[in-house]
Amino acid sequence: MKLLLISGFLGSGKTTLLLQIARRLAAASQKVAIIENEVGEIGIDGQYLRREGLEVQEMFGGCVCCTLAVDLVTTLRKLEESVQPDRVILEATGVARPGDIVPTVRQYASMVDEIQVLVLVDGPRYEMLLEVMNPLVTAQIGAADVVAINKIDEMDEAGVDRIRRSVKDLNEKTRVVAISAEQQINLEDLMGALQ
Ligand SMILES: Nc1nc2c(ncn2[C@@H]2O[C@H](COP(=O)(O)OP(=O)(O)OP(=O)(O)O)[C@@H](O)[C@H]2O)c(=O)[nH]1
Ligand SMILES: [Mg+2]
Repeated sequence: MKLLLISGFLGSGKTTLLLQIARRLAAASQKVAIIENEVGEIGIDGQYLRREGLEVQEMFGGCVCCTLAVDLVTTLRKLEESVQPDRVILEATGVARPGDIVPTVRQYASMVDEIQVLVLVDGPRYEMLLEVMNPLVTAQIGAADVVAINKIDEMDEAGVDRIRRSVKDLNEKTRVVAISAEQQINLEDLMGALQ
C-alpha cells in the first residue's frame, strides 16, 4: 500500500482536501482507506468522512508523531489485513511533525511500499503562523514532498507568490501547488504531483 500523510496546521483544510483526494482516487478505481488522528476524544472529522462512504479508522488521545507511533503501525497492519487498500490517507493532528512519523513507518510498517508527505499551508494565515508558530510550521514544510497552499480563493496572486517563495526558502526540494480545496481549484495539478 501507498501511504499519503496529510499534515498542516489546525483548520488549514486537511479534512476538506482529504475528501476531494479520496473521491478522485476512488474514481480512478483505487481502494482507499483513511486514518484520522485527532487530539481529543471526539472524532468529528471521522464521522463526517464516514458519512461520505469512506472506510475510516480513528486514533484518539495523542499524536501519531509521538505517543501513538506504535498504534499507527498496528492500525496500518489491521487495514492491510481487513481492507487491503491501495492507498491509505492519514490525516495527522494540526500539531504533528510529519518528519517524526516517516522514519517510524519506514522502519516498522513493512506493508507500506511508499510514503508521501503532503503539507497543507493555510494561505491567508501563513505569515501570521510562520511568526507565531515558527518551529512547527518550519518543521512541517521541511518534511514535505509536496506543499499545497490552500484557500487561494481568499487571496490575491501576489500573496500566493510570496508564500510560494517563502516555502521554497524553507524547503527547496518540495513541490508547491496553490489550491482551493473547498472551491476545487487546481486539484488536478495536485493529484498529478501525488502520483
Ligand atoms: N475559503 C476557503 N476555506 C476553506 C478551504 N478549504 C477549507 N476551508 C475551510 O477551512 C475550515 C477548516 O477546514 P478543515 O478541512 O476542517 O481543516 P482541517 O485542517 O481538517 O482542521 P482540523 O482537523 O481541525 O485541524 C473549514 O471552515 C473549511 O470550510 C478553501 O479552499 N477555501
Ligand atoms: Mg480535520
